[in-house]
Amino acid sequence: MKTVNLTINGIDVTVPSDYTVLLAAREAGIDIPTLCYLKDVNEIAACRLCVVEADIKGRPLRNLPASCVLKVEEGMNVRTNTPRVREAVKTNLELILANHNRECLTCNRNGTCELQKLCDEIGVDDIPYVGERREPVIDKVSQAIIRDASKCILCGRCVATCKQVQGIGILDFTKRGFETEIAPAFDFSMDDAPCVYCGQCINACPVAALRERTHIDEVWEAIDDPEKYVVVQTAPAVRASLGEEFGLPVGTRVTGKMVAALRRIGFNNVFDTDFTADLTIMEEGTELLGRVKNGGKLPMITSCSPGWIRYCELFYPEFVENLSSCKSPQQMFGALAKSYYAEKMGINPKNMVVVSIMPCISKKQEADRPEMEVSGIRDVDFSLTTRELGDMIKQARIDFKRLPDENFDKVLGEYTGAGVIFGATGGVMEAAIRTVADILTGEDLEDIEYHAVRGIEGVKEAALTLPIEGVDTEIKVAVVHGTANAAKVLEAVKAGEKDYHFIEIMACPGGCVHGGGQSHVSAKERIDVDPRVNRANALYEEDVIMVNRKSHKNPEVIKLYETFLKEPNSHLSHKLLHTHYEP
Ligand code: HC0
Ligand code: SF4
Repeated sequence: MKTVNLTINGIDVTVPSDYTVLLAAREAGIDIPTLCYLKDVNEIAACRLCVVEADIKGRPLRNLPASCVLKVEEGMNVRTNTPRVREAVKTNLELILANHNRECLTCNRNGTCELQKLCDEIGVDDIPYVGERREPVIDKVSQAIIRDASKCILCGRCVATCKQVQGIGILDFTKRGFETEIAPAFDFSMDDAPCVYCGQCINACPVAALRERTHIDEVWEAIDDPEKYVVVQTAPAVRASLGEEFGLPVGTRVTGKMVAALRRIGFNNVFDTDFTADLTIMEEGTELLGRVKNGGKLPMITSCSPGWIRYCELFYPEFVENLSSCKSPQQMFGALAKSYYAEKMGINPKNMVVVSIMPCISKKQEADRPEMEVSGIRDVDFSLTTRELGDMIKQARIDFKRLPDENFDKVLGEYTGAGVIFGATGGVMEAAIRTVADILTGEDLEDIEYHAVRGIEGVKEAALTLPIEGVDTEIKVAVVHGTANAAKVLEAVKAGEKDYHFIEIMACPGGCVHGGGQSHVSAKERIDVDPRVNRANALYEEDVIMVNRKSHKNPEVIKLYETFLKEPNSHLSHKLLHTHYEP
């Protein structure tokens, strides 16, 4: 690769010729402040905090160029720490603050706000500009997402994320001048926009202009109510991010400490969504084989990511019939806890409260869908994000890092490695193949890692030859993450260019590990660290150490079928664990 040589603050640097000065400085260990910059997503020089002084072979560049869009050149000499640069950065920050709703002490992002951190680092100790300030304009129609324009700094990170990464484009700059706002068009609420609640814009937001609707108070109330039996389930991906709430590196696996914390918070049982992830494989795998054998609708598409379900319903209703009829593991868990487990324990399901901890904000809306209940009893009562669990642990004054590792409770806390990897893109597919391949070959296959479906490539494909009713049949699968990639694959299927049997689609880039409810990772940290990779690695590490790594080997799932459901896709399974979506 072609490289160029330049100096930054007197340090000689050699970097690839397509680098920006911002990235080159980073390689030289020099931190340039940014707010609107989000690597590979938003590089628009809007906030003007990354300005530098520069000359090329003695010829000065005019004004103060923004380093996030300034390409490196041979012989360039850059200075990031001059009086002129420091003055400009401070003034630009003060101007942003002048129009910002500065309720830091009570703000949801207090402590993780990138604006607050920069003000501290740059030494902003006064706001000399007084003028009109935007009043709180809060859109809280949605059960999942809240937008507060008075906190918005117009950096455009959410706009670029929704449009380019997700290919949706709900958010954009509206109105003009002082009135400029980032919002859905026509003053629509997020619900009417129509947003799919992937929450990727929340992860992109440096401040608290976008955040999840919180349900923490309702959960405390249930825990404190002696009449209620409150059980909690944790999604696979939460264990790979929760530690970040307590300063641990991105992707530190904290399964045992998470369980210990939930027990100390006061949940009656600490269970794992991985149990019903395993169960999903049994139900969905059986459904797939049925469709292949009986000429059912193909490709079958996974139905566990509610952001994807909403995207499908809104933008590709012609594929609704392709969705697996399985409820997501979150919902299956609720339905089973309030039937199978409640019956086992002699608990009145009406007194049971099911709380989920999810890496997702769309799960809030999924739990709220009218059809997600059995005989008038809601499957899941409250769905919290990883961040909300972090807040609850702090509120309970639990010293997370010093907790011992504890195990999930028996029965609904039993899981396999296949259940764990659900949280990474490709995980549902790999788990399904592990089970379907064993069932069709009648063997206990040893080679169970399917690397073709792992990793962060947007669309992954694989083909396997398996015996179906005695005939070797090629099964073609695809794994897709991020709704922009989903659109590409669905268009190819519609055009007849692709003929898959089974597709895994997750709304979030990277799958649940990078869900909209995971711990915030700042834009600065994202230059060096890809949370999708680190957190997925944490899940694959857990898979490897599990005694059972195939869903059909989960002893409690086996027992559940023997004593309760009878067999996959049975009448009772359909009543509790399946649903249907209307095009
Ligand atoms: Fe996921 Fe799930 S794997 S959607 O990505 O299938 O949110 O982690 O909990 O339900 O299990 C999210 C993660 C889940 C569900 C599971 C699936
Ligand atoms: Fe766009 Fe997703 Fe944010 Fe909705 S939640 S505005 S779809 S990025």
